[in-house]
Amino acid sequence: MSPKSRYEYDDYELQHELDQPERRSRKPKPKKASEAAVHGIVIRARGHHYDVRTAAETEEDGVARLRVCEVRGRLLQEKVRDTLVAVGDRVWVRPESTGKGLIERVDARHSVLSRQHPGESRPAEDVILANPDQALVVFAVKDPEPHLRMLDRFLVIAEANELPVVICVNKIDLTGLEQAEATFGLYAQIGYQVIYASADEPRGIDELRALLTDRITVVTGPSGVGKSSLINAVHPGLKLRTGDLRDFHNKGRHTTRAAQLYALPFGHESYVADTPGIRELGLYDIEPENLQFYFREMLPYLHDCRYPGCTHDHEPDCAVRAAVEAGHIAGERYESYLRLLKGEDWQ
Ligand SMILES: Nc1nc2c(ncn2[C@@H]2O[C@H](COP(=O)(O)OP(=O)(O)OP(=O)(O)O)[C@@H](O)[C@H]2O)c(=O)[nH]1
Ligand SMILES: [Mg+2]
Ligand SMILES: [Zn+2]
Repeated sequence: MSPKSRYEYDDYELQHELDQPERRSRKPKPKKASEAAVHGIVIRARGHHYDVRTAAETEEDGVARLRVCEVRGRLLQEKVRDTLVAVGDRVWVRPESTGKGLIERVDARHSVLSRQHPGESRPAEDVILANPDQALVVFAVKDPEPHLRMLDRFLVIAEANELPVVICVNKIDLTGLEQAEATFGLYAQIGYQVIYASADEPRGIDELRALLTDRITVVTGPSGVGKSSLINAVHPGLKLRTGDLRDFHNKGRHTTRAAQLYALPFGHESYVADTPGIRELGLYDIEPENLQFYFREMLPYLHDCRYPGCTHDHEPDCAVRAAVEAGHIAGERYESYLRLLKGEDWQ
């Protein structure tokens, strides 16, 4: 419609109103509930469709439901950021015919787990998850053997995304607590919360449930460590797929593929994201000179190095290296730092 005909149309409406004074004086009809936007959270993205779990308080009938939504055209035109709608976004939805809806507005994000596309003039941001509150990094004490370099890498990614992180050591039924503590106790000393658990036994599940209450938690870790099994143990109704597809496809493929939020039936807005996201995140958007800040036990020493731009690798009078030699910083962690600094394990 051209601007002119639009003007004429509006004018016609106005004229029509003026011609019928009794219609103007009528009380405005109460807004139909279907016209009022309802609040919800995006739990899954599938192409241009988003599954939004709406809040019971905002739905007309007081029943929370899942709506398949598209993004309103006008919102698309107003696009102000790279990922307009992401899993985890809190949104306002205009309900449409049964089960559908139109996303009209996206609330500001308080945090994101994102990935930058490298090599572009203005780096584009891929939001993997909006509004995460914390990360739970799961490792198994055995089957698969834990690679602590990989754990360090996960911790660096969480620190760089400013996500509080908790470590869960699963499958302690296979080795006992002592061996698990011998391997992972170091992380508790550094200051990370470590939960020892077994989805099979079960053990540590209450502690996990408390941790997951009232928050959006990104659950991450290598394939086969029992992430889905632990979530199932916390909430047996969820029935996430478990098992090891690696034997089947022989590709090291993850059983859990797409990023998705799962609602937990306790607390207020408790969700887990059983997402491939964080493990797919490279370290390429972390500048090497910032890496030192993501090894939290190194922080107290950083200002005592002789050279301000010290990389804590080869420079003389390096306070970090001195701390390693004195046993204040674990040699394995320092080794991880050097490897990441030099681009090993770097994507
Ligand atoms: N012994 C023992 N086995 C476990 C435990 N938790 C999980 N498993 C087994 O470990 C295997 C992998 O478990 P999943 O829960 O599928 O692992 P996942 O981390 O979700 O794996 P991906 O989805 O591929 O990333 C399954 O065969 C589980 O039965 C545990 O506490 N003890
Ligand atoms: Mg899984
Ligand atoms: Zn130094």
